[in-house]
Amino acid sequence: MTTRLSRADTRPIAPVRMLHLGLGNFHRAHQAWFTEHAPDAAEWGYAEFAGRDSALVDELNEQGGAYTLLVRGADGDQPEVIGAISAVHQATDHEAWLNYWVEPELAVITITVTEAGYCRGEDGGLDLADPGVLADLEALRADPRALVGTAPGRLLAGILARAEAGQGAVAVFSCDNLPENGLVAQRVVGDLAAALGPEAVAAVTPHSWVTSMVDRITPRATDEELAAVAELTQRDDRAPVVTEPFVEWVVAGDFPAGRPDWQGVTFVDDVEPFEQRKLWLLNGSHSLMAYAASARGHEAVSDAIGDPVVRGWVEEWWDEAVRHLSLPADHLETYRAALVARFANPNIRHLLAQIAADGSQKVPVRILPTLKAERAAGRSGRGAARVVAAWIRHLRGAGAPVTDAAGDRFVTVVQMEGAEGVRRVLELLDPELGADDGVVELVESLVAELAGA
Ligand code: CS2
Repeated sequence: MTTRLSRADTRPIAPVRMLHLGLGNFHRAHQAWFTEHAPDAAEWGYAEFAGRDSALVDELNEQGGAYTLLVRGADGDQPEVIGAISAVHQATDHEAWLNYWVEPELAVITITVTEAGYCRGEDGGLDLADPGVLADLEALRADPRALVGTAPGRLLAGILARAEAGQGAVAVFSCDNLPENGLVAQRVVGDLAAALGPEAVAAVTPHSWVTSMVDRITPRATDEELAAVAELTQRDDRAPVVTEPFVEWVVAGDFPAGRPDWQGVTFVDDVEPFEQRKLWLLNGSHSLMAYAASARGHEAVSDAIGDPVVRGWVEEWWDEAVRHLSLPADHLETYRAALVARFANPNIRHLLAQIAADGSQKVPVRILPTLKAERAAGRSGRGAARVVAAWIRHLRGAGAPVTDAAGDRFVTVVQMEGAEGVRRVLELLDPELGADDGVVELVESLVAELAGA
């Protein structure tokens, strides 16, 4: 019998100076991995908080926060035990959350709560009609220390506790796949504070909101991979993470209370060119494959990219998207070639169904800027329109199953026959697109074309 992985298998626990909201695989392959490799890692421990209560918290606690990161390249596996996590908490351990926030040493709060976790409404600000948001607002009005459930609510509760304790500014650092993610976090927390009152607004003001582009393909581990970890490490790890060798982090913003000396991170004034490159080229083609390739019977990205028809669609999409990116052409060529190799990695089984989730949050940021820019330039935007068409087919039942926390309004209108259904979906996505007869016609014809593909 193999021994259970434990804290004894890694370095000593570092003092907590960072919090993470949204404990999951991606964070453990990315921000925790960067922290593990910082030369001053011994001074920078993470306290982790789950997005919602989960068995992962218990498993990690039983291992003292230690876990194996299995890096799977096309040519082999490299396991590494990560010790960046000093403490792990359930989402509802709100007392612990608030207690960390009042510590003078606290410096950085990273967030991975997915696109949907920011609870944004149509105007990009906080959706004050969201039942979770309303419940948090009520709770905070009654007692700033009351249990809250949404990410904006939890962040604001922490900030209020820190203000109450008279402690200084920290960096709140978004690591989700959203353009200007730091500003998005600032806006939703600011909107909640504004709804609460001027004192709350004043509590938010001193903090720094850091924006970042994050990248590392990190699918859910399969049972075979769990077994491979045990075989390679001779440890029984119930919470390993499987990821690819590639990793990238581009960051803009201030860290008023310091940060780990992360190596290999690109610090810039403006993340946008990198963010658009990654969101449009990587995530955009991911969404394209999740809808269009799953409808062709493919299960994983590596199968999809090997299908010449799908590859043609991906290239068509990239040809359109790169026209609107500001990075140099040779850089984008290299990036595209690297993406094909990353997608084709036979040792990474990234399920299309996992990527297909929450399309109502993903399609607008990944695809629509290119579609609109192509139309404005007098071109059809066919490659981008194909993704929208494939998503519409997905919502109507083709390919990967529909799981979308905010997708109800789309699922309702998409059932309308023919052009009307397409127009209504486009209107909900963006009124300008819904009013463009050429796009409605194009998307409708692509829906029909995909049905026969
Ligand atoms: C994917 C991303 O699930 C998805 O929507 O497109 O999780 C993607 O794998 C990461 O952003 C890669 O860095």
